[in-house]
Amino acid sequence: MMRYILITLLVAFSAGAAVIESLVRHYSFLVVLKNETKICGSKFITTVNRKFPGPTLYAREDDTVIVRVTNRANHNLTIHWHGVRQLRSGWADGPAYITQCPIQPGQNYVYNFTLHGQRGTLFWHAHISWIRATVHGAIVILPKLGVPYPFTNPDKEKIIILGEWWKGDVEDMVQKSLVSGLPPTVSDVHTINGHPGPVHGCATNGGFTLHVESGKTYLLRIINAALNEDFFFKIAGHRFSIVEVDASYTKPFETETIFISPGQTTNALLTADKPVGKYLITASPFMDAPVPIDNLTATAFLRYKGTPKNPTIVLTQVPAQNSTLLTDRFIDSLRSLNSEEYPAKVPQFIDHTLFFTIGVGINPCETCVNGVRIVAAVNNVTFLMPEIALLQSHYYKIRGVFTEDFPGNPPFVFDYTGKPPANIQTTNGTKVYRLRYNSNVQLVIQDTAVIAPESHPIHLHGFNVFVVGKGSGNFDPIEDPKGFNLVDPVERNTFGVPNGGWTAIRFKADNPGVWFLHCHLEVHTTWGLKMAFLVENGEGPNESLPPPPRDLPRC
Ligand SMILES: *[C@@H]1O[C@H](CO)[C@@H](O)[C@H](O)[C@H]1NC(C)=O
Ligand SMILES: *[C@@H]1O[C@H](CO)[C@@H](O)[C@H](O)[C@H]1NC(C)=O
Ligand SMILES: *[C@@H]1O[C@H](CO)[C@@H](O)[C@H](O)[C@H]1NC(C)=O
Ligand SMILES: *[C@@H]1O[C@H](CO)[C@@H](O)[C@H](O)[C@H]1NC(C)=O
Ligand SMILES: *[C@@H]1O[C@H](CO)[C@@H](O)[C@H](O)[C@H]1NC(C)=O
Ligand SMILES: *[C@@H]1O[C@H](CO)[C@@H](O)[C@H](O)[C@H]1NC(C)=O
Ligand SMILES: *[C@@H]1O[C@H](CO)[C@@H](O)[C@H](O)[C@H]1NC(C)=O
Ligand SMILES: *[C@@H]1O[C@H](CO)[C@@H](O)[C@H](O)[C@H]1NC(C)=O
Ligand SMILES: [Cu+2]
Repeated sequence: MMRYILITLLVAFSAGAAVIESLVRHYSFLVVLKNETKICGSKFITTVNRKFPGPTLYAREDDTVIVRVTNRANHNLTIHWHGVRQLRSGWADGPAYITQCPIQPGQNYVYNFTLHGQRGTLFWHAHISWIRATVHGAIVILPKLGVPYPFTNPDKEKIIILGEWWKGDVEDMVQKSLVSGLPPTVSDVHTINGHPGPVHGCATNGGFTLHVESGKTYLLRIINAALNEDFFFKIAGHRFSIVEVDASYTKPFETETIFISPGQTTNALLTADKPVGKYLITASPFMDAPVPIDNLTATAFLRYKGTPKNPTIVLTQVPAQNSTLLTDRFIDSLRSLNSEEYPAKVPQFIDHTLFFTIGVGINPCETCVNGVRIVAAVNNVTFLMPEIALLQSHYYKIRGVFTEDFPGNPPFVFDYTGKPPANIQTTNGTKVYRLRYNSNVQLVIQDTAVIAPESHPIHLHGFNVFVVGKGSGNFDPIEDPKGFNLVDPVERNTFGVPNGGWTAIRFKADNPGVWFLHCHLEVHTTWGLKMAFLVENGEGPNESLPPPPRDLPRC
C-alpha cells in the first residue's frame, strides 16, 4: 500500500536573479511515502520530495511564491505557510476546513502568495490532522537584494529543525485516541534535523553534525516543528545572540539557552570562538505542569574544522524540565528591533477589547472508553470543524456552516487560576468572531486551572501580533494594562500563554478573510482549542479578498 502526495513546485529561479529585485519563485514538492528505518523504528512516513525534514523554500522579501501540490497519498492534505502574512491571499493559507477544503488523493492545488514586508525564518507544514509530524520544512525569506541584515553579516547560514518522532503510524494513533476519548500517545523521540542522536532503541546513523570553522559567525535558523513539545536548545560552551523571531527582527540579546515553542522560529548568531573540538547540542523538553510528555533529549554535535579523531566531547547540562524561570527569562528578553527601517507599529487605540480563556475540559461520551472525552476550549467553546471551509462559506455566503456568535468574553466568570468550577463541561460549535477591516484588536488570553493549568503556544494566522503584556494569575483589566509595552514589544505569529497566567496581544485587522487562532500543541488543537476571526473587506479591491483561484479544492 503506497501513499503518495505529489507536491509539484517547479524550481525555476529567473535567469535575471542577480539584477531583478522581485521574482516569482516556482517550487516543486513531491510528497511520497518513504521508508525511514534509519531514524527510529521501521515505518513508512509521508514526506515531501522524499526528504525528512522536507525541502527548504528560499525566497526574497517581495517575491511571489508559486507551489503546485499534487496529492497522490491515500489521505487528504493541505499545506500551511506558517507565519506568512498572506495579505489578501487567504486562499493560499492552507488550514483544512478553515481557508480551503483538503486536496484529496489525486487532486492538485497551486498555492500562490507574495511575501510582503517580512524577512527571516518561517516554515511550512501540513495543516490537517497530525500529518505535519513528517510533512514540514523551512521557509527562508532573505532581505531584498542589496539590503543588509541589521546585524553582523554571518559567514554562513544553517537551518536547524526540531521535531518529534513516533515509531508507529501517527495517523492511526490519533484516530484511535479520538475514538477512545483518551489522550494521544506521546512521541518516542525528539529530533534535530531528523536525528534523535544516540537514544536507546534508535539507530543514530551518525546523527546531525553542525560543522563550523574557527573564527566564523553562523546564522542559525532554528524552527520548532514538533507537535506537542516546547524545547530548550543549547550548544555546549557557546552563547547565542538572538536577532530575529517569527521573521521579525529583535533587539539582539545574548543567551546560552534558547526557548522555543511549536510554531515558533528563532534566528541566532553563533560565533565559533571556542577551542577546536566537538561540542554537544541538546534539544530538551520543557513542561511545568503535571502532564505526561516525551522526556527524551535529542542530541547533535557541533564540530570545528580540524578536530582530531575521537575527541573528548564537551558536554552541557540540560535545563530542568520544569524550569519556568528560564522560559520567562528568554521570553522577557525579546523586544522588537523598532529601528527607523523596521518600526514596531503597535496599535495605540483599540476598537475591540477581547478576553479569551483557554483550557481543557471533560464531556460525556457514551462510546468512549471511560464514558468521557477530553476536550479543550476557548471561552468554553470547543470548536467543531466544519465540513465546508469557512472562507468558501464566507465568500459564497453559504449558510449553516458557521455562526458569528463567538463570545468576546468568557460566558461565566470564575477564579480562572484558582479552584476550578465543579462543572468542567464545555459547549461546542463552529463560531467565528467578526472584525471590521483595519480595526485594532487587543486580545488577552487567560490560561485556566480547569483540570490543570498549563502553558500554551497560541498561533494566529494572517497576522503578526505584538505581545504587549504577560503575567501570572488572573488578568486584572484595570492594573495590568498600565504595564503594557506599547513601544517595542516583540512581534510574532506564535506566542506563549504561561501556565496559570495570561498574555496580551495587539494587532490591526488589515487582512480580509477568515483567520484561524489555535494552540500549536497539536493535542490541544485536536481537542478543540481553536476558533477563527472573520475580517471584513475594506473599500475597493485593494482592501478586499479576491475571488478564489479556479483550482481551489472542493468539499
Ligand atoms: C525498509 O528499509 C529497511 C532497511 O533498509 C529494510 O530492511 C526493509 O525491508 C524496508 N521495508 C520495505 C517494505 O521496503
Ligand atoms: C498568482 O497570483 C497572481 C496575482 O494574484 C496572478 O497574477 C498570477 O497569475 C497567479 N499565478 C499562478 C501561477 O496562479
Ligand atoms: C521519563 O519518562 C519515563 C516514562 O514516563 C520515566 O520512566 C522516566 O523516569 C522519566 N525520566 C526522567 C529523567 O524524568
Ligand atoms: C521541578 O522538578 C523537580 C524534580 O522533579 C522538583 O524537585 C522541583 O520542585 C520542581 N520545581 C518547580 C519550580 O516546580
Ligand atoms: C461551559 O458550557 C457548559 C455547557 O453549556 C456549561 O455547563 C458550563 O457551565 C460552562 N462553563 C463555563 C466555565 O462557562
Ligand atoms: C456538541 O454539544 C452537543 C450538546 O451538548 C452534544 O450533544 C454533542 O455531542 C457535542 N458534539 C461534539 C462533537 O462534541
Ligand atoms: C487602497 O487604496 C486606497 C485608495 O487608493 C488607499 O487609500 C489605501 O491605502 C489602499 N489600501 C491598501 C491596503 O493598499
Ligand atoms: C477528504 O476530504 C473530503 C472533502 O472534505 C471528505 O469528503 C472526505 O471524507 C475526506 N476523507 C477523509 C479520509 O477524511
Ligand atoms: Cu495548548
